[in-house]
This record gives sequence, C-alpha cells and structure tokens, in this order.
Amino acid sequence: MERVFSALDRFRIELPSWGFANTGTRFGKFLQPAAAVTIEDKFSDAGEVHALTGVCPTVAMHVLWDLPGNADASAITQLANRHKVRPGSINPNLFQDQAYKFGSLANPDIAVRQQALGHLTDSIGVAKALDSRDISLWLADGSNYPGTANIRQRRRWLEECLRAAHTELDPKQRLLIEYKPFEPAFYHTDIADWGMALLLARAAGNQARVLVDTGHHYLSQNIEQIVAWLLADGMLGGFHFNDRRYGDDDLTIGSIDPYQVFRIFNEIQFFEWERGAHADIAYMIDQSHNLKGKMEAMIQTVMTAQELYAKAALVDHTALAGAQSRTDLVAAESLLQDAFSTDVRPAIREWRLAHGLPGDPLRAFRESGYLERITADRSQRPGAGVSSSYA
Ligand code: RM4
Ligand code: MN
Ligand code: MN
Repeated sequence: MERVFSALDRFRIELPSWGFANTGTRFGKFLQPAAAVTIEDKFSDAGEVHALTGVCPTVAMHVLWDLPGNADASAITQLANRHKVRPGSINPNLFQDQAYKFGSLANPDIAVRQQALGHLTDSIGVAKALDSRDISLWLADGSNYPGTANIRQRRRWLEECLRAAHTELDPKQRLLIEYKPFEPAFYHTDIADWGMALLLARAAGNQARVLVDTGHHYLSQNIEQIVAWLLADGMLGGFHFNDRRYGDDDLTIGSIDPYQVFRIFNEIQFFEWERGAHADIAYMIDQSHNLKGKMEAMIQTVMTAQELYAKAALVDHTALAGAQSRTDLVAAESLLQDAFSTDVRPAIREWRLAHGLPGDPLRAFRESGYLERITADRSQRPGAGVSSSYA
C-alpha cells in the first residue's frame, strides 16, 4: 500500500491536445460529435481528465493545429488557468506544409531547411512564452526509393539545424528528439532509431535528449533495454506512450501488451533505486482514438498507466539485485512476474479517495454528464465535425 501510494504521488502523465480531436487513418476519418475542435475544447477536455484523475496537470500542444499564426500566449495561459491545467510540451509541425515534400530540416533545398528552422525557432519562442520546458521534435524526413537521397549529407544538415535551434533554448528548456523507423517515408527515415536520435541529440547540445515513442519500434525490439541504456547515459528525455499490434497504431496504453509497459517502468524504477534519485523523465501520451470515445479512452489510458507504474513499484529491487548477482534466474524473473500479477486497483482506489478524487474516474466521468454536454454543444456549431488535427 505504501509503495503504491508513494509511486502514485510522484507519477504524472501529460495529455496530448490531439487525443481529443477527430483523427483517422489514411482511409478515412469517423467523426465524433463530442470531439474537440478549438483549443478551448481541448483544454476543457484535458481539464476534465485531470479533475477526475488528478495526475495530468499539463497538456501537450501541436503548434500548427493548436497555435497557428501568432498564437496569443496570454490567451492560451488564461485558457489553461480556467481549466486548471498548464501548457505542456510544444510540438513543432515540420511535416504538413507542401514545402516539406522532400523533407524539412534535412531537405536538399536550403530555402526549405531555413523555413523549417524558422518554424522550429518560432516553436521554441512559443514554448518560452507559455513557460513550457520541452520542445518535442518529430520529423517525417526520409525518402521512398533507394539512391534518391544522400543519407550522410542529410544527417549533416540535420545536425546543423539542430545545433542552431539548440542555441535558442532557455537554460531550463529541453529539445526532445523523437525517432521512428518508417512512415511516412518508406525507404529511409532520417531519424529512424534511438541510436540516430542519440547521436543527433549529442550533436545538438547538452539540453537535447531522446524521446521514446513506444509505437516507434520494429515488433521484436527490446524497448526496455533501449530505455535502460538511455537512462544510464542520462539521455532519456521522455516518452510518448501508446500501444500497438502492427505499426504505429497509437492504441491506448497497455491494450495489447501491458507487460511491455510494466517492463519499461521497472527499468526506470530499478535505475532510480540504484541512483537513490528520481530520473527527470517527461511521461506523455501520444494516442489517436479513432474509434473509442476520446474522453473515455484518455481516462482509461491514465488509469492503466497508473496501474502499470504502481505494479512496477512493487518490485523489490534489493531482492532483484541479489537474485541477479547470484544468477538465480527464476527468483529474479518471479520478482517481476509477482509484481505484475498483483492487483493494485484496490490500493489505487484508496489513493484516489485519500486525495479527494473519485475512486473510479471512468465511472465518475460517465455519471458526470460532461459527455452529453459537449456532444450537444459541439454538434450544434456551424461547421461541426471539422477537425484541427491529422489530415
Ligand atoms: C508521429 C509521432 C509524433 C506525432 C506525429 C503526429 O508518428 O508519433 O510524435 O506528433 O505522429
Ligand atoms: Mn509520438
Ligand atoms: Mn507516432
């Protein structure tokens, strides 16, 4: 009980504004009448999730979708205050403009690279104005056919641009570099894996870190090992959590493989036990709720993340270190399995009640009338169903 309580006291997870908006696949998009359209809708929905769960104080924003043009930072801050959340990570958009057909920061055309760097610099400015620390950078850059791109030259362009962007950071800000093996590029992707992201982060400067999106790996890859290595090198900046069965599916966390998420949390907490200090990691959600109700999917996600984090907190790391050094394989493995098999839900419920939160946030949401209210309000608007994210 005590371990679960102290784990939950420190665990916070960031909500993505785009997780409340209509999203789809390249084949189509099924619109939901309750989906958020405006930035106010997104803050309102995020505020509701935070009010019910108590662990989502910040909201990630995508610059193009949420803060187009000269976004008025004070208006955004007011919105955030009204809904009792804070602006979180800022995500530049270097993939939707027509100019980026052949890449952004790694485009062979210097004018496009400059445009992309300009947008990145503006995004850092937006983050400063909103007092948000992290700039999360994901690039779609890559190529579709062998021989069509100079891979090494593109890396140099990337390094140059990232170094230039890094000089714009405030001392407290961080540049998080996200990798992804493929899609939209289908032959080579400029930042395809954690090693490339790590080298680029090192080249960029000492405030750059790697961002691990759990959906951005080949299927059999050992993600917790990547996490362990990045931790050991002080280079793990944060996560984009989501689950997947095939590609970058953006399903709700733990829906397919909860043990995977548990193993990641276990590596982190094992590291923290060893160091006697908490690692500075931004836990963020990056999901696309195409079919599930967006609010429900988000609450479900947060509850599952808490559960898996709490389970990982049950691993007895002193015993684990002992079993590992004695090479007592079954004892070591059982420590993980026993923790994973423990039902932590009653303890989490107690923790919620002790903090004045509903014992069952999902049920509380269903009984709150919030969904009915936003469904009615949003479907009456002119242009209802228009989305502000993903094509
Ligand atoms: C990418 C990646 C990024 C997200 C974009 C829209 O696959 O996960 O984090 O911002 O999608
Ligand atoms: Mn992501
Ligand atoms: Mn993704």
